[in-house]
Amino acid sequence: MGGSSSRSSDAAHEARRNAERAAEQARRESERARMELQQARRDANQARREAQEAQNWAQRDSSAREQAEGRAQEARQRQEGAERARQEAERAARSWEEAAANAEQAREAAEQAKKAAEERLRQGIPPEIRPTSEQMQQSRERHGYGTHALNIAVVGKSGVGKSALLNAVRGLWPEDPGAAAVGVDETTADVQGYVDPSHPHVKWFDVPGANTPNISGWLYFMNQSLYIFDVLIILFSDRFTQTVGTLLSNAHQCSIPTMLVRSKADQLIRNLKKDRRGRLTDADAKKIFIDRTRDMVYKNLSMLKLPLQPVFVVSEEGMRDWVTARNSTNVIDEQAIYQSLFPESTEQESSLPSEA
Ligand SMILES: Nc1nc2c(ncn2[C@@H]2O[C@H](COP(=O)(O)OP(=O)(O)OP(=O)(O)O)[C@@H](O)[C@H]2O)c(=O)[nH]1
Ligand SMILES: [Mg+2]
Repeated sequence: MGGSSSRSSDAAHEARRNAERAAEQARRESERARMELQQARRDANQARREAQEAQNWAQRDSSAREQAEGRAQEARQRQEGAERARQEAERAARSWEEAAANAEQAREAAEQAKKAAEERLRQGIPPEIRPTSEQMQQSRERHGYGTHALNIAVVGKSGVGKSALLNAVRGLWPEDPGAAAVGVDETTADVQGYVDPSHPHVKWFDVPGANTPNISGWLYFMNQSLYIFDVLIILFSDRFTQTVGTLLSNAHQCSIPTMLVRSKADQLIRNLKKDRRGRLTDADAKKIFIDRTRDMVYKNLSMLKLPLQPVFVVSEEGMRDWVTARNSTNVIDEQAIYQSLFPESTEQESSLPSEA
């Protein structure tokens, strides 16, 4: 009995140990399963995160690609625009080059013609002035040439006092109505005719000055159509320039009578006195100036082989004083000019009974 009880107790003991091992085993298995579950959850989370990340990247990639494509498109358009601009710039450069080459050719031709004309003038051969009758007619119409009038033009370098003298000879001050614009920066732009108020058969013409950037001296006669006028008053002031010689020579060739006039006498005489530190009397300065002017004109006309002719020394003030009041205080040759142009007025005046 005792033996069987101890066997059964062993068996129970064994069974319990087995049960405990099995429980332990089950517990470990369950623990492992739990850990595996956790791991699986972590893996799933990780996979989800990675998938999300991958999706984000995919989105970022596609918008980056779109942006890159947009930029590439813009870059292509800019490149095309730049190419078009380059082609246009090249075309413009080619046409500029052609224009510059043409201008250069024209300038060289003009320069050669000028040199030839200057050489002819130096040798005493006047340049060719041959306006056609059609040119003559057109220029007369353009400038308002008076068919039944004596048409007198005042010509010369810019600033010598043409407009001022033309006002004075009509008895006008520059600011009077109908006066020509006068001043250091009041260059006459177009030929302008004025009927003389005291001599309606006389028409004065104010002409733009020569030797400006627009009007070269040697082309002046043709460009300003000076061949249409009946008389040319050729004005110079400080110097007897080549323009004066060319004008005389051209007028001579076209058989147009000329009067050679030195303007601004008042200013030039004042300058002469200043140059001599005021040691000259007014009368001496005036005499020296007149003598020098005549001498200078004589030498230049002789050198250019032009016919000798007198020179009239005037100032605008002297001319206006004489015309408006027969006041001869400032007069040098103003009266002489006036008398040679209007002999009839002087005859009338001298035939009036004297006031005495
Ligand atoms: N002192 C003095 N100044 C003068 C005389 N004549 C003209 N001037 C001055 O010289 C400047 C030029 O005179 P303008 O009559 O305009 O000269 P212009 O020849 O007509 O000039 P352009 O129209 O450019 O050809 C003006 O400031 C005049 O006041 C003069 O006899 N004596
Ligand atoms: Mg003028």
